[in-house]
Amino acid sequence: MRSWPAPQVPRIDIESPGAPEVVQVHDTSTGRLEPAGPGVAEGVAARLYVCGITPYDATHLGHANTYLTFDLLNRAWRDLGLEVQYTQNNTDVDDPLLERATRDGIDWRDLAQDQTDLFRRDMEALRVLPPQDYLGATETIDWASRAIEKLAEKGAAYQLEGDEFPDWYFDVTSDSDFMRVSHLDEQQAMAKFTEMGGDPDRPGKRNRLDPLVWRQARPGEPSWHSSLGDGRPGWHIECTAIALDTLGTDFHVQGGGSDLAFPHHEMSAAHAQVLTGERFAQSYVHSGLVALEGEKMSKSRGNLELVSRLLQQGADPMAIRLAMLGHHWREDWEWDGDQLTAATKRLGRWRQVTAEDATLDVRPLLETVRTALRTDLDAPSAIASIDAWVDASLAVKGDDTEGPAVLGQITDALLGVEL
Ligand code: 5CA
Ligand code: ZN
Repeated sequence: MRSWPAPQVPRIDIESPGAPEVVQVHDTSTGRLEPAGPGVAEGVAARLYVCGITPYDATHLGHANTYLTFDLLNRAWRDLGLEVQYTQNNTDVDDPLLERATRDGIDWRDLAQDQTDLFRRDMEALRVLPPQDYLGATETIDWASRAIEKLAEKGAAYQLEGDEFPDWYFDVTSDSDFMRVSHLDEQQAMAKFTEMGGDPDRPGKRNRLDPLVWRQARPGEPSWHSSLGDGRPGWHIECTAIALDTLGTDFHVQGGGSDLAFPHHEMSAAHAQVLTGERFAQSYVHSGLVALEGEKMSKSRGNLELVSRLLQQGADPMAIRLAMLGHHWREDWEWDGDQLTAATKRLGRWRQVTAEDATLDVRPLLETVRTALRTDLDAPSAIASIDAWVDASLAVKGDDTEGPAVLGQITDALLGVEL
């Protein structure tokens, strides 16, 4: 599957000796700020997996916010001098996608293709750096089925008996460290599992929390041939297989919105641990959820603001990006149009400086911005320092003639905002 064109990212040739030499990010599994990614001296790439969209409706600002979060991480790593190996999946066959296609009387493949194209265009407009591997579930079915066969050999996956549709499930008790990501108690886990489409009461399951790994074909549903029976993979094993086959075990960061911590990332990590005997990811990073009209923006509820709609209405994509970056990535927040107005104004002021002959010394600003981003990707604090420096540079005649150009490099390379 194609990803989207990569924007040119400037390299900033100025050192900041006072900035941290590693990016630290809040990790859900430890509840603390932790170093994320390798040290530069290790000479290895930072490996990142981010859960991609289910392409059945247009990209809304909530999705965009999640990919912006991991774009900040990607950019902070690159600015440190690290290479980044980034994989994202695309859940291009799944129940909600099939239901929507049936409702609208269109082929599910066309729906997935159209919405994926729209997503790519939105990401390109927002200057989100693309993953090197962008893989659809339908392109990696055999990776998932092989993983399930291996789980079955280990006794960790089993097929329902005496059911009209003998689906395959993963036995959560096969993983001795289950709950390493979200640490939920049984009651919380059960509530979340059910809310997210799980089936605790299905007869024949060994444990109520066991997730589906292979769904046998129902009449009229797309299916693929495998030794497990004709069918298609469950959601969690899809991500496990794509991550392991492209990044290997013990990769640096597994990311997504906070709605994915349980069961999705918990189950993916459990599958991988049992499959390989090794750790799936080193850090689990979850961005906050964006709401509209008091509720989490979601395709199923329909309370959406779309990147593509804002662009059509003439919004500057860099202002959309800046408006979102005004919220710390871990925060849950609510979108309203005033944020776009404020960001457009801010962008105008920043751009004004790039036309000046000289500014105040830009080096302390660069160090402050790098420090903010390397310390839990703190974009709001980076933006506040840029604001203060921009205001001062417009008010006082400085003598840093590199300043106007370097400001553009800082906002572009680190925040993805092209001036
Ligand atoms: N295909 C799966 C992941 S494998 C999926 O969750 N798809 S999705 O289209 O529902 O969501 C795509 C990404 O956007 C996920 O990382 C999800 O956590 C995130 N996301 C969904 N809704 C919101 C929201 N309202 N605010 C922030 N992030 C969101
Ligand atoms: Zn996923």
